[in-house]
Amino acid sequence: MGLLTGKKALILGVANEKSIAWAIARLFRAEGAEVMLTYAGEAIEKRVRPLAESLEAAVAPCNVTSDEEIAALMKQVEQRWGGLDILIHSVAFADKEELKGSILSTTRQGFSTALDISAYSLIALLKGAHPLMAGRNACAMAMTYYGAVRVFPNYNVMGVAKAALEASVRYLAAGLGPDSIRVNAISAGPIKTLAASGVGDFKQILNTVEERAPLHRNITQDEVAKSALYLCSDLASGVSGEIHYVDAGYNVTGI
Ligand code: NAD
Ligand code: 0WE
Repeated sequence: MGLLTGKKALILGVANEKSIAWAIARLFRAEGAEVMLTYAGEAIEKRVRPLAESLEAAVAPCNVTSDEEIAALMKQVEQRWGGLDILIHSVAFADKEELKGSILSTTRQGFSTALDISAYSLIALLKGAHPLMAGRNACAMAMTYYGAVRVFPNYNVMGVAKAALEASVRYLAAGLGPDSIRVNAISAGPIKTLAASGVGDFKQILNTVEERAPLHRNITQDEVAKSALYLCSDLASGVSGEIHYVDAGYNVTGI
């Protein structure tokens, strides 16, 4: 018996085989969950379809900026499964001009886009999923980064968005707890994924973690997935509103 046998898991944020969400999808499937993956746009759909097939997973479109697409997604989940046990939010976006230079160059539009896609979307998705998740010991989980709490060069408006996401996790945990829905986040160390590509000097960020983190190495997508498995399984039945660091201990260091 897997830790997630019979559980229905909706996973947003697979772009390719390097995505954190893909490591989560594979492990959850291996632990007995039924999986549905989503994609935003045709380019991603082409990559996600074959990955989904290999897990016998369903696929559905969902650009999280669209209330209509979120509503249509939840309708599909209801028709397929009649309820939902696990929702994984592994989505973030800021215009690339916002991820360089001064925080003062943040535009109103850039701020709005980053906060909409990377933070508000968790609330929007849970609003839609709430009737499907209520009363079944369900669990939602989001992905965040230490840039929510400390300043990292160039992370800029994404740090602001992750701070909003982490606060949303706490408010959602309090709001949905009475319906037996837990809400947590994993704060992952840096990993070379699509969302990290084009980030100037990412190699230097990885090197710094290797030098300074207690474990003196970087973490992998599979390590994030293992902690996600704990948080989404009955092992973490008493855990909600938590920001759980999977960062080789980097966040506890001073100098
Ligand atoms: P990734 O590029 O594989 O995943 C990001 C996903 O966001 C993609 O699948 C993309 O399609 C999706 N997305 C973007 N805009 C969207 C929209 N409008 N609607 C729906 N989906 C949209 O990269 P990743 O590193 O696996 O990122 C997943 C999560 O992990 C993100 O929240 C990211 O901030 C977080 N995170 C990443 C790192 C890292 O170093 N890679 C560290 C900590 C946290
Ligand atoms: O959350 C993230 C990725 C966020 C992200 C990255 C991009 C790059 C490409 C959001 N939107 C975009 N938009 C793009 O056009 N991480 C934690 C990885 C990351 O991104 C950084 C980092 C780290 C670490 C950006 C600047 C500095 C450090």
